[in-house]
Amino acid sequence: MTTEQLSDWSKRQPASGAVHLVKGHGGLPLVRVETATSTAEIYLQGAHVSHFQIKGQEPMLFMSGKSRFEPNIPIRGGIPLILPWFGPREGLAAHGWARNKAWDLQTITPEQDGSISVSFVLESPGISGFGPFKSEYAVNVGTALSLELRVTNQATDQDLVFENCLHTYFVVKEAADLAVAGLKGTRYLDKVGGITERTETAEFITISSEVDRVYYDTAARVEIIDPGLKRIIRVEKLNSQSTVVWNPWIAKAKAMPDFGDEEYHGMVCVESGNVGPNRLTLAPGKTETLKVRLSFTGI
Ligand code: TA6
Repeated sequence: MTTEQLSDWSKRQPASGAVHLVKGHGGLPLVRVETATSTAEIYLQGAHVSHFQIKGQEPMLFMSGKSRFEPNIPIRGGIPLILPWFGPREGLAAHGWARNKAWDLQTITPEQDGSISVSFVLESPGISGFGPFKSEYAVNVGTALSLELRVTNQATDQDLVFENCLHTYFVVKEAADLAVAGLKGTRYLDKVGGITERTETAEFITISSEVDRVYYDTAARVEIIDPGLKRIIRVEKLNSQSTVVWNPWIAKAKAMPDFGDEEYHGMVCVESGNVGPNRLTLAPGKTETLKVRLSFTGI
């Protein structure tokens, strides 16, 4: 959908809610979605969900006050869309190129339940060792935030071996007071001070230093229990075998220019995808869809 088509669409708003294409930080175009119960913002760059809030509540997604909003520069917060690789790669953009590229707005759909779905598309030619593939991303804004990342291998003669991850930054009152539940007994790669294989023994994972863990072979629902905001954030997922838990804590926070020195107190990343040992192999012409649903429950 072109921006002209969208501006035409925005003149025909759904009965409940509204969708507008506006200029966000740094003049980057974003789609603002308003429903009867919630609001969301999605930058066309990276199809990056930067904001989701249930009316009357604290926002769900953390956004650094020092994030850059410039073409081809990752936005620090919200839901970075990680594709086609996770982590650093010599001479290339960390976490792949999908989050830095301008996606095309594809559809806007008011749903029967009063939510609104917006979809985006990115065509990737064969570059950086990957064959051609098409990515489609659907964001449903309602009383929860539902995300679907669909990747289709457009090559005719080669598998697509890739990683996908929704690298979600959540708002918490105080990271030192939160607990992350759902990963007890799960194997993980501890990335702090090298890479060490471990098994999670805690029913409730707590944070008192840098945490950077890739939990693998897990389809489990994860909950972030936040006593400070008196809420539980629920992360449900489908077609995802990896969950990453990250808080930079003091030293790493200071080392990131696009992240405030004290901002580690107010955030935690719980990321859903298929990374490391769970990377995916997609045969020619086949499609893989990662689904994540983010919601609140009371304490
Ligand atoms: O998901 C955790 C992680 O891989 C950390 O190691 C840290 O690098 C974080 O992602 C942020 O990566 P970025 O490239 O957005 O700075």
